[in-house]
Amino acid sequence: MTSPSAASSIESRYRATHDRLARVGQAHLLTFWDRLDEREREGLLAQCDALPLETIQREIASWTTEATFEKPSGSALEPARVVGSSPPDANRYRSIGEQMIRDGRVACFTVAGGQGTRLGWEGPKGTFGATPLLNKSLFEVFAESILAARRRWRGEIRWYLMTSPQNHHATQEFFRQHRWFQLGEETVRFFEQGTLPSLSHDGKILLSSQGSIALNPDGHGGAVRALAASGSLAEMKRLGIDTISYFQVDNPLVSAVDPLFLGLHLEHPESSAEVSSKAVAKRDAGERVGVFCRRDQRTMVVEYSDLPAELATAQNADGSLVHGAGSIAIHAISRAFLERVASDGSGLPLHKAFKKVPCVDLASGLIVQPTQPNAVKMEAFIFDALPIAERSLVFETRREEEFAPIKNADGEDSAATSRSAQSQRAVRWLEASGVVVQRDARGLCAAIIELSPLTALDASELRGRGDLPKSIAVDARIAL
Ligand code: UD2
Repeated sequence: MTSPSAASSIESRYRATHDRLARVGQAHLLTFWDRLDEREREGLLAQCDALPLETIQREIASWTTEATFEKPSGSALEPARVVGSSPPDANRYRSIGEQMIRDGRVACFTVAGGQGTRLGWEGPKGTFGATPLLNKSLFEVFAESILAARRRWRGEIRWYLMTSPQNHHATQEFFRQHRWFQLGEETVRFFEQGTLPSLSHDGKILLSSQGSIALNPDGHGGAVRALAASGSLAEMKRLGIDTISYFQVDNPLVSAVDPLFLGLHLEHPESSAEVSSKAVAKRDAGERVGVFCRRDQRTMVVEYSDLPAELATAQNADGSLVHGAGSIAIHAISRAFLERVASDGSGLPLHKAFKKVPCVDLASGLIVQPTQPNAVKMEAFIFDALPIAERSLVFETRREEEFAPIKNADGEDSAATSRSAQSQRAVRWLEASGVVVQRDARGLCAAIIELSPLTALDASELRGRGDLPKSIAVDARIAL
């Protein structure tokens, strides 16, 4: 039984919410109030309270014409300046980065809020088995990388992970089951990203049921707000962490903590030590990665879907792509810079995508399954922070060493291509260490090697080990 005072309190909250929504043309969200039970009413009020109505109104106000949804003009875009993979003074920059790690100034940060939809994986994407022989999860590979970096450079390295409402509990549970992969529970911190509602073409927020709003995660750019709101930035400040090593959940070749990149970020003349990025040469014009460009003296990433075709395919005299510096979504970001971006109320811009979103028909109260895109979904992208920085360094790295993402169930960027790239990198490092890896008559290596980051974080560390096999048979299956 609901007590009279509880009933009057929910009624007064209803009226206040209704007024607030009505002022911005969204009172239809309460259309089915009379049909909801008490729990559903509480849930709906909480969802309404959390809506960033000001941001949504600003967005809708910008949709004055259809042209708002056209791709950005490419006319003023130039290719970004890129620092090559073997920069002069590399050793000096590497030492600077190592010192940053030893001093406890560096934390890792993984955006893990996305759903593995393209991969067809039900659980959080980081729980997907990624390695060539032992099928270790993506999370385990990153954890081993962080643990190995702590041991090698003797520094405390915390790990922050951003989840979404859809996978927060499952992600935490996975880490609990695996005992936080020996990292220490207190050094791994999870927080949820925010959500944004889907809108109809005329700017009305959609309901996914009579008592709930159609919400989607607010994109990895939501990390800026979520890092601040969760207290993570404040915690970092307290602990003396000033640099964040940012990477996505899908790339097992990532160097989670890379001293050379950290040192370049901090001290290179091209960098203002605010946000730096790694690039690889695009595989071809159609590869689905953003590209680093310059406009108005500022470095930026233009997402592949926004890059006009004539720019995506434009070639230099030597046949290389003019806009060929592909973003692999690895960044070094200053904590103070994020604090500044987070405190500026306007936030990162929202990108819009037309999607099919099942929603409630307000007249009948029934859920409609659309056959055509009926909704605008909004997401923020972390790389939109680049042009806010005074100068932003782009550092080119080699794809075969650092980028083999798992995005698709098969074909390019699948588990199969990534496992093969992981094994081939291990073979290259072993050969560079003097190990004979036997090949078949065609010169091909059929051996499958899995190299844990705990064994070596790079070729030079592997070379220093005294316990490597002398040779590896042509059909070997070895986990080192
Ligand atoms: C991203 C980049 C692309 C390129 C490529 C490299 C974008 C928009 N595109 O493409 O330019 O750099 O990566 O691999 O970033 N995520 C969240 N919350 C969200 C949405 C995503 O945490 O609301 C995470 C997700 O878990 C993943 C990462 O962000 O770790 C990238 O997400 P994606 O799979 O949507 O991006 P993708 O691969 O299309």
